[in-house]
Amino acid sequence: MFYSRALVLSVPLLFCFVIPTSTSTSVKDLTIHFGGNGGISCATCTVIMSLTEQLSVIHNETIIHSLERLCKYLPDKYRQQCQIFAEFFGKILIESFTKEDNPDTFCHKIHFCFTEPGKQECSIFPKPKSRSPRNVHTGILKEVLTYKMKQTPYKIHQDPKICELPGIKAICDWIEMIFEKHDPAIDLDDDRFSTYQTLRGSSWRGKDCDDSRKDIHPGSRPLQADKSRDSNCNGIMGIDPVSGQAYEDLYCKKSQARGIVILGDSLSAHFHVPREWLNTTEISAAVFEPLPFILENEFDWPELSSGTGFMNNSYSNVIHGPMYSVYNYLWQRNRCNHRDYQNLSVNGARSSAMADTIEKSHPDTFAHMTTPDEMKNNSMKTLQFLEKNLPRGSHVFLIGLADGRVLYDSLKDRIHPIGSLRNDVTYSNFYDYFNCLEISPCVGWMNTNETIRNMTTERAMQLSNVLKEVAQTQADKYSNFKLAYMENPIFQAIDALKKRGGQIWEVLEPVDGFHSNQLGQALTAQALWQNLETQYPEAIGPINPFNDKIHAIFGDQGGY
Ligand SMILES: *[C@@H]1O[C@H](CO)[C@@H](O)[C@H](O)[C@H]1NC(C)=O
Ligand SMILES: *[C@@H]1O[C@H](CO)[C@@H](O)[C@H](O)[C@H]1NC(C)=O
Ligand SMILES: *[C@@H]1O[C@H](CO)[C@@H](O)[C@H](O)[C@H]1NC(C)=O
Ligand SMILES: *[C@@H]1O[C@H](CO)[C@@H](O)[C@H](O)[C@H]1NC(C)=O
Ligand SMILES: *[C@@H]1O[C@H](CO)[C@@H](O)[C@H](O)[C@H]1NC(C)=O
Ligand SMILES: *[C@@H]1O[C@H](CO)[C@@H](O)[C@H](O)[C@H]1NC(C)=O
Ligand SMILES: *[C@@H]1O[C@H](CO)[C@@H](O)[C@H](O)[C@H]1NC(C)=O
Ligand SMILES: [Ca+2]
Ligand SMILES: [Ca+2]
Repeated sequence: MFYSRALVLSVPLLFCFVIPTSTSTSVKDLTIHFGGNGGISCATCTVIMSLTEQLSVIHNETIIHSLERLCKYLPDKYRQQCQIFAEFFGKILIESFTKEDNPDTFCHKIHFCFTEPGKQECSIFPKPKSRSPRNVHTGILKEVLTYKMKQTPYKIHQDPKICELPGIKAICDWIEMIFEKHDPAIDLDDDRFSTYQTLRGSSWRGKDCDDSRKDIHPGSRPLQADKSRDSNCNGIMGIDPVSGQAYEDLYCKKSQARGIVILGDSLSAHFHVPREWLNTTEISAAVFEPLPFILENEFDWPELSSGTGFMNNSYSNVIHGPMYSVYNYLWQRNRCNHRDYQNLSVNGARSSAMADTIEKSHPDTFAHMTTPDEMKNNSMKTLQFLEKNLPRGSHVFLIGLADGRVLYDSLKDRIHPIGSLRNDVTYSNFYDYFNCLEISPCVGWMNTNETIRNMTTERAMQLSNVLKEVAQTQADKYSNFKLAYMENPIFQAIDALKKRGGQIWEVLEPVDGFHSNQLGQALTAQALWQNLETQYPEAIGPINPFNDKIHAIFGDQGGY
């Protein structure tokens, strides 16, 4: 599976991640039945309504016009679907939205949000002063509720799913298609490397330089020293006319080239939803331009992430901050490493040997959080898997968990982008709302209850200790790699930020209030690299003295 020796960073923060409460089997179920009290459908309705309502205030126009305005912001491909939706939904708005409504009350009224027996009512915005009557069934409403099941009888009290509405359906189908597959969608020779960037292509694994041959891809062993063709896709090939030797032999053979492999979940995943999409004071057509690219990348940005980032940030209107990555440092150190990166992380994590841990997380009970035993078994499985698949001379680092209490401590009173017009939604409100809908990616820390946050940290520390212990006791057990434990670099990154006079919220994702953002990724990469350079220089290999020659002869080595 891995051909060149590898630097593996294993980032097992899985225990925080939540699997939906319902027993869903496919991604389709996941996107539709996710959560309680309306879950994702409720949240989606509320976001659409809040954007629409706020735009109508900003532009002094009717809510229908604002909905149309919102559609106009979208790129062609989506605009048409959005307009189909707007035409359908507009009728409902006219009939049901009153001055007394806010997005919460309206989405309850039309049943995208509801309150399950014994549960609390969920709302993100402050309650309006006078409340509009609930549960009005208008003619149009029936249309929403019955749209889905034309053939089968469909009870009026059954909750409608937003993905079943005209217009939205096409978009949901597309998202589902994208999220279903974690191998590249376009990979003709089936070597898991692709010539296409998104759809799990070269954003995740170095770009293939021959998509018709399985034995040719980044990180493979050069065939016949790449005299006549480039078989490891690092852009280096041919014969030096002076010495008559192959350039691969001359510049790379003894260079101890290595690739980087990231194992992890969405936490290591650089998940990012542009804040500009939710902040109605800065929303515009320009910020939706990269929408297709963003969707095809599953809202992840591996190409800019701390592990495998390889490109300059060219989307600076929707993602902010510099790019530094361990891959890029490795490449600067030795240009023979060009394109040799693989990121095997998955949103919600189902990556090979690490699979078992994830299924255990659950929103409301600690009984379902990953236990130290499970963590131990799981990391052992991962190591055995790596021993089978890594070539000799590799290095594996188990990275500990961070103390996620920084999230609440630094964000609780700050305003979430969804409340940007009236400053009426804080991250505390946002966390409570997500928990109420049971759609939080990390109930333990994204929580206004201090006891729960403390318990989560306690568990995280136990799990880190397990990893540390595994690294210590197993250090000599593997012949193909050296094993070590590393503290989570995020606090080192935060220290660096504070020294520059920055504040912690500056490295956190504004929309999800959870992941680290582009600046956080960059600072994390710097911290990681610093640790590698000072403590584990053998893991990163020597500086290649031929870098300048490689650059002079091969330029950008085929780029990315
Ligand atoms: C909003 O529009 C209405 C008529 O469409 C107009 O009477 C009113 O003055 C406008 N308000 C502002 C603040 O521009
Ligand atoms: C790994 O891949 C995910 C996509 O699943 C990406 O978002 C993330 O940034 C990558 N992580 C690292 C550390 O490179
Ligand atoms: C990023 O930009 C810098 C400066 O403009 C340039 O030297 C470098 O080659 C670029 N890197 C990539 C990967 O495009
Ligand atoms: C971990 O593995 C051991 C031995 O393989 C097994 O006895 C134990 O039940 C496992 N624990 C969990 C929580 O899976
Ligand atoms: C929304 O955008 C405006 C304009 O860029 C900015 O000043 C404000 O801080 C943003 N609000 C939030 C909550 O992100
Ligand atoms: C916080 O959570 C703990 C543990 O679940 C619970 O016992 C306690 O009542 C909660 N406190 C509040 C204020 O909700
Ligand atoms: C949570 O932990 C902090 C620091 O460890 C401690 O100061 C605080 O009292 C704890 N709070 C609760 C409710 O346990
Ligand atoms: Ca290939
Ligand atoms: Ca080559």
